[in-house]
Amino acid sequence: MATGSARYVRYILVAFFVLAVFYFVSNSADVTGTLRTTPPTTTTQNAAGGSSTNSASPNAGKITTDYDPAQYSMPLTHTDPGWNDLTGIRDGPRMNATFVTLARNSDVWEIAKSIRHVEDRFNRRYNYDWVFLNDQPFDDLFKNVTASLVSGKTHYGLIPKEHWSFPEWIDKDKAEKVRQDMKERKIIYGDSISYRHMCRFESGFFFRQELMLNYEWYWRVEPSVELFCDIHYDPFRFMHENKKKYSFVLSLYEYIETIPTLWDSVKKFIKNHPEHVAAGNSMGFLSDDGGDSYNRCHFWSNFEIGNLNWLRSKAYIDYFESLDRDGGFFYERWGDAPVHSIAAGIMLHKEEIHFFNDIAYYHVPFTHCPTGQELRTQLKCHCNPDDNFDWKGYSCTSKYYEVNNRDKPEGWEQESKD
Ligand SMILES: Nc1nc2c(ncn2[C@@H]2O[C@H](COP(=O)(O)OP(=O)(O)OP(=O)(O)O)[C@@H](O)[C@H]2O)c(=O)[nH]1
Ligand SMILES: [Mg+2]
Repeated sequence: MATGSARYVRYILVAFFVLAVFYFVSNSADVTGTLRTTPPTTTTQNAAGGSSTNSASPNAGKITTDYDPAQYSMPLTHTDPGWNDLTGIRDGPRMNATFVTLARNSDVWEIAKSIRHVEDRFNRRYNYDWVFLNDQPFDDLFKNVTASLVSGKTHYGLIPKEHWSFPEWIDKDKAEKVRQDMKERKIIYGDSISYRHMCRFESGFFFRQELMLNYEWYWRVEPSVELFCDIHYDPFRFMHENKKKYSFVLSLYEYIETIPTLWDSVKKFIKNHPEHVAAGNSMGFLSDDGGDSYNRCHFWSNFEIGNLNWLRSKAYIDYFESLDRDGGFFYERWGDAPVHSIAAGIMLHKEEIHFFNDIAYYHVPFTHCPTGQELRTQLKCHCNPDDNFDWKGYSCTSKYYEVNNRDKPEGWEQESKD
């Protein structure tokens, strides 16, 4: 009997030893950054005191740019391998990328809808992170709802006061008079202080927030936006492999009342910093007279996929600081859309700006529904092509095609009627 017990004790000890070895091997694999096989649990603490606990999915690809593209298919068209593989977690590399949303606590249910669209059409297979930024601390409801919907990790950041306030060189009385005047003239958001802080923040600071410094790529998402088609490949990876820096889905003309002196400010910057102007840029998209005046065309910045290192470059920072000194964020109502677009148009090579025809998108009141019935069917789109804004009179997307000497997608004429 005593010998029998000793044998059982030996079995138990051996079992413990095997389990311990297994545990050690699987955990050290995670630390060294090899492909994950078990879902890690992460907790994020930040300036806002926010924290979220979330599980990344098993076998999510590792973040790397050191991979052989031929080894992992990126199905750009329905004839490419892997096109129909829309289930499970997508194997292969991940870019160092995040979604980013600026929002108030009161935006929680509207951003919840946007997240649902992004997850259902794309991110459930890729599990990219999501950074939320706010000028006030995020509350528990906001954090809990968003963390439950995002398949990647969520992070919550509090914007420092100096990125969301009047800079010392701004004359507040003058700014107040401007707001009063714009209110009387019924200019949209003309009397709003917070809207101006928002536009200045998106123009010059979101990419420099502490949490954003961890990433190279961003995809901006606003409350209540919709995605109408499946996304069959990783747009971040597309941007990386095709050397793109900035992208858009909708473009239009800016209200001149909000930017009367923006172009003067841009011309001053160009004069002071000719070294930042790219050869082969998209000036033709911005100006119809070789740069003398602004034609008001801009990419709509509530959707953007872009490169954060470009925004953090000396060229972009010099540009933003020059504009910021001129005061138009407060003495007028400069939007981050024309500010980003002019920067991209002047300081990037035109090949670095990409139009995602296959990402179908809505932000009130405009829709981008991919041109071409065959493509819409392949992408399982649920948008009405009659709503597509691209070829209507108030869109600048035709101009983008002209500047890039590209033929417009087949079927555009049918969608051009206002
Ligand atoms: N934290 C915070 N976020 C804001 C504030 N104002 C706007 N935002 C966010 O900034 C982004 C742009 O604001 P919107 O109000 O959508 O501006 P818009 O897209 O020009 O106008 P809409 O037609 O109203 O959508 C959104 O993601 C908002 O949630 C603010 O005061 N605080
Ligand atoms: Mg919006």
